[in-house]
Amino acid sequence: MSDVPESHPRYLSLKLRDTIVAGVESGVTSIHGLMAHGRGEAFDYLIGEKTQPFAMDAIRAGAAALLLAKHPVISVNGNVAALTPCELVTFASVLEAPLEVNIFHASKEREGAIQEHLRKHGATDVLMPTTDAQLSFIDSNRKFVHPEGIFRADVVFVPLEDGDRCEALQKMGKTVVTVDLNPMSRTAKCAGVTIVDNVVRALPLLIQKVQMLQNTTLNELREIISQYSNDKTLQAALQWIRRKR
Ligand code: PTJ
Repeated sequence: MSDVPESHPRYLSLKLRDTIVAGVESGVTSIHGLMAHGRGEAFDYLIGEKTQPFAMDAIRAGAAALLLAKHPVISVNGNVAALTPCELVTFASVLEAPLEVNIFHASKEREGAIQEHLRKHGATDVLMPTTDAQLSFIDSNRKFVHPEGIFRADVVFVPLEDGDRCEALQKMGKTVVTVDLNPMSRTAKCAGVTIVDNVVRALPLLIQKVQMLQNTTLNELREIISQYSNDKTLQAALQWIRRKR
């Protein structure tokens, strides 16, 4: 880790950079993950590096969708594993949903490193990609999934995606809840619920919201979803960015 003084005005952002770099060094995060992170930083700057109201609306709808799911699954890639390992493990336990490793840049070593990293942070069960079950409508490495995980899921939590799989999952009738700082990305536009926020801020809030809504009736949860519009959320995020300029 670089020696960033806490008094530095960009302290939090620089610490996050260190975390992603450490992820690459330990074999959890792809080298491409550094570029994805930089892209995220730029959008985070534009939204004010704070969770904004449009993200809170999406967090509520995402929590409702995941609570209503019969078989929710949490998909984990190299960036998210490096940035939020403890939160992923907590989320899996709160939601009683499996964590599943699913990466874009194919590497058996990195899949294993992500599984090990999650275990070190307390995960007991981490599903791995298989060749037994494959997603339709997709050619990348992300098509290889676990038969008891993403393959049979009705709602998939997919933070930081590169766009190809979100569309495939939707075509297969699954609901996608994503976290993506770029409201214009293919994933953001294609997901059922897009939380436009940094995953390091959004995930703890999503966990809290799931816990808050855990005793809510099914009808109330359905009502939350029926009142939610992902298009309006993305428009609100874009308006916010324009206003900040
Ligand atoms: O581990 P792998 O092989 O699955 O690779 C993971 C990455 C993220 C490298 C891969 O999926 C990828 O290349 O993604 P993209 O196409 O760069 O898209 C990542 C999206 O996440 C972009 O829209 C970024 O703005 C956004 N993003 C980056 N960092 C964050 C973020 N969104 C939320 N929180 C972040 N910290």
